[in-house]
Amino acid sequence: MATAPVPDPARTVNVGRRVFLGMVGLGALGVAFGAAVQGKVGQALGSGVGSLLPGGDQFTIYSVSGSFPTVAPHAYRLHVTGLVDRPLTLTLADLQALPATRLVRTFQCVTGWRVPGVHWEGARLRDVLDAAGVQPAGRALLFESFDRVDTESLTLAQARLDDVLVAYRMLDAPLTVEHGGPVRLYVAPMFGYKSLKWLSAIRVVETVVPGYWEENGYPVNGWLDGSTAPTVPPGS
Ligand SMILES: Nc1nc2c(c(=O)[nH]1)N[C@H]1C(S)=C(S)[C@@H](COP(=O)(O)O)O[C@H]1N2
Ligand SMILES: [Mo]
Repeated sequence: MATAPVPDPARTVNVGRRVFLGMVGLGALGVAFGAAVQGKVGQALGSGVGSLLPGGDQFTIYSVSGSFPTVAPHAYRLHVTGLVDRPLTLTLADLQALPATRLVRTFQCVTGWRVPGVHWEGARLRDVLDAAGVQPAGRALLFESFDRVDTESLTLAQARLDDVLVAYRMLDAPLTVEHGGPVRLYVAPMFGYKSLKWLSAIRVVETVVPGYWEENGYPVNGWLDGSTAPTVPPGS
């Protein structure tokens, strides 16, 4: 299957003044991932459409649902449920009241495009989990999006890493709708698909439930270094 030329996996769709990419040809993306983990990032499929966005940032905008859910910051609620002692419904202000972590990292999509020096800010996912109190049976997390299509997963150990954020700022500004605002997940040590946009719910569950992209061929453990063997980095 890897012998066929890799077709452009994305098509651009105009929505008023906005531009987004609806994802098609996920099988082709699987091929692209194989190339990416072999370090052939020169085969980047990034289209440069990101430069058409307001603000002119270098990201390619994805939405597997083909739409951008709009949630006003004051109306935003994050539900933390499942195997927890205290189910939570958090506002944006609640998240901002937790200790803030600021990171500057290179953002990398498995299809090859990358954006260096991206500023992120948010609460540590670990602090959100501790506020809810994860029960002993809870070993993994399931993340849901307001788009009602994309989902993601992490093991509890991955979720507790220092650089896994419930992010409310990106590119040194409040998260825009295109980038998943008001709140998205930012899993800094993994490829971009793990950073679920328009985060609506975190469910603590017993075992990992592969998310949307994983069901379509991406590794559940999307470490940026391409390692697939460890499910948790040493020391965590
Ligand atoms: N809800 C949602 N989150 C998502 C996606 C998506 O399509 N829907 N795409 C993922 C992928 S593959 C990447 S590379 C990043 C891209 O982030 P951006 O759209 O802010 O550029 O978002 C990730 N999170
Ligand atoms: Mo991606």
